[in-house]
Amino acid sequence: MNIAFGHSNTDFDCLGSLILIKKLFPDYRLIRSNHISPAARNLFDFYEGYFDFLTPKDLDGERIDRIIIVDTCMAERVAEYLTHIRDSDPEILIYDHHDTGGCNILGARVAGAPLGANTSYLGRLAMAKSLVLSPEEATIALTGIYADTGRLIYENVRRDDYEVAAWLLDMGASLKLVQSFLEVVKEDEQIEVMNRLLQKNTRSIIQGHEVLLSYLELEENVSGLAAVVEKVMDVENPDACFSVFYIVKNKTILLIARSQRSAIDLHQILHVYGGGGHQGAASAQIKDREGPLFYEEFLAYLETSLTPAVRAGDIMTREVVSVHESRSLMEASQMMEESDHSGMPVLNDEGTVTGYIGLKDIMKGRKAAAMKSPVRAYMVKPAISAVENITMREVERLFFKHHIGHLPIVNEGKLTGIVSRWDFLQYQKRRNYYE
Ligand SMILES: [Mn+2]
Repeated sequence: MNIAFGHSNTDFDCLGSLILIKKLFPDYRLIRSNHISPAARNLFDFYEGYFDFLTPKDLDGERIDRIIIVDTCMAERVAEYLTHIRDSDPEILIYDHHDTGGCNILGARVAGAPLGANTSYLGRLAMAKSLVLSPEEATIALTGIYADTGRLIYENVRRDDYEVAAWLLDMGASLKLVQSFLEVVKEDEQIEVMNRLLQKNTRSIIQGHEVLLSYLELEENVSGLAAVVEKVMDVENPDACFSVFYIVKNKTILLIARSQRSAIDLHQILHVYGGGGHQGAASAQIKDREGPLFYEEFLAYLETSLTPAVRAGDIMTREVVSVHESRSLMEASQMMEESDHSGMPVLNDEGTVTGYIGLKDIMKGRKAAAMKSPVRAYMVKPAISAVENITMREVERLFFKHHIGHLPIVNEGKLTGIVSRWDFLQYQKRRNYYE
């Protein structure tokens, strides 16, 4: 018998991959995990019939010739199946879009590419074979791609993800259904918790990061709390979010965290509580602790464990061309041309920034035939400037609030650098999205 399966805690991308395996390799039986991720549960229940799954137990006593594994190359994530495969020496083929360098499934052949979703890689194979999918199969696959790529916007997204998504639409995938499967906050209990979180959240600045903190007591565990925290994260858009739930019924603390800054490594931070996950998403379960006391202790721990945020001084351009306020517009215009800048901070005798002069201001002077006037007369004032240790959040706010493209940076009143929109966008590009 030939079989195929994905990792435990089956997610949308696993299901999307498996539905395509069924089309690409019709002589393989799909095996379902005993653990379906809560988020993917709805889609799984809805379409279970399309997969025609066997369970790991069904493998007892079977001779397995070939195995296909999707969306993981780590043995510990497929242990629940492997323990049922005995007396066989199957050929193993893995399709995985993760970094497969650390693959620890011995003797396996590994295929795949670093696409946003594993489903996209198999979709490519299906496209090459001109396979035809039913609308249901296309919907399952498209949900997999949307889930793993944050609806095609995460950093991991490649052209192939778009092309396969387009092909799936051609095959009749329903975006309405995809959306409803991805909408994981829909149970009344979840919505109630979400409202309470939105009310009780406090926003703090820790080491320069904007962090959302909350402590909530729940009578009993609510399924899908992680999805609720993610939704709150979406609404509030902090750098990171830490939600501490105290479950009264079994006296357990559930700590759920999300981060969208690479400087905040949640896996590392929650490690001391025996939790873990990824850099951007992690959780921990803590037993036998008083809720409020734990929360207090956790806040103190956060203060010491967060790495300082990037600040204006870290990314600013240090070589700034500036102009004295008594220079003429003509001179300023020449300086801009020579230095290839579209604007400059203006300084007084003390070296203090008193304004900003841009090409637009010089144009005004030119129209008024006043090119001999001092810069002082045409500059934009008061000067918007900031100190080196303001965070990137604050830099962004100043850009938006004052509609400026350059932010002069001063230290003890003296100009030390400038952050342009370009510097800011470069910084934004380097930022990590979470998976
Ligand atoms: Mn995946």
